[in-house]
Amino acid sequence: MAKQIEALNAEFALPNQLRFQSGENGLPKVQIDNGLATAEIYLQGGHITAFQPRGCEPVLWMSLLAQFQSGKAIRGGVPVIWPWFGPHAIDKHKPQHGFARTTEWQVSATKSLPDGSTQLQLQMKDTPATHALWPHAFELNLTVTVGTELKIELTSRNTGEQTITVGGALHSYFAVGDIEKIHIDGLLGHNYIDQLDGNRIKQQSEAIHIRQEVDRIYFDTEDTCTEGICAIFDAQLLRQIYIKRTGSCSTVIWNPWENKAKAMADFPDDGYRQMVCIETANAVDDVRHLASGETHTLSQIIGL
Ligand code: TA6
Repeated sequence: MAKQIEALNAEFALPNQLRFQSGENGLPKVQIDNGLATAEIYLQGGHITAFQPRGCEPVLWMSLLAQFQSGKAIRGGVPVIWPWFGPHAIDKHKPQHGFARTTEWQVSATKSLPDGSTQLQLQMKDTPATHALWPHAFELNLTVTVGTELKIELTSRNTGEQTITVGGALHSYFAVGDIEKIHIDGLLGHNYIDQLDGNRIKQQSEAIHIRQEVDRIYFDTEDTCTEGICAIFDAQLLRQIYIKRTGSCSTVIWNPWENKAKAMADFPDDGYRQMVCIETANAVDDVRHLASGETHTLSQIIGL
């Protein structure tokens, strides 16, 4: 591992901005620290595990019981869900939320940008292991830009002959002061699938307050699906987190609440009080069909 870190730093380190280090359990990670913010990204899953604008509290929630093991999903931060969201539509033995979050990504580039922000580009291509789960040729690029905002762009490219269908999400875990002292704006009037109530379709008639387990997929109607913005208003931390999305017509809101939190080994029993997931997704009917050579970009911009 030390050799790998050394080689990565030799090729991609940016003085006083970006370094590769050995992270939890020796998993390789990228540490970014520029004049605007700090961030941490694991090559396993292309997984952002920390983002903190200078002078501010951490924006992302990480489970204190997160397991950092090769091939295992990391709990918290921004898991990259791809090429399907949720359970596999046909084969329930295939991993929930696809395989991108449990695969080691390759570094393709690092850049220091004129506005002082720092950019990391990671890539994943099809392998015999991915073909065993999903028999398609592809190239997946993740561009992470760290500045006063965190910009995440996930670009899928079909490098095969057949048309492919891709789904996924940037499954972001946001840190909140107290779950009962926040409300979420930006989805008023939108319909949603209530995954806890037989997938019934319901409509959001007021700002979202969370007082119990929530697992909802909000979807835009065609004409509203250009760009969207959600915001978390946090009365405890006296802050507002905004989440801008593009390339997405579906937004997932999730909080496991008490019982589900207790049932997850990598989730603290009371952890549900300090987090909420707002996920920029291509879920359910919002999947994208890419002909040979075609690309699709799903992006999320997070700021205070
Ligand atoms: O995005 C919401 C959701 O699909 C929930 O149903 C819940 O399962 C959550 O993701 C976490 O999934 P995971 O596979 O990371 O335990």
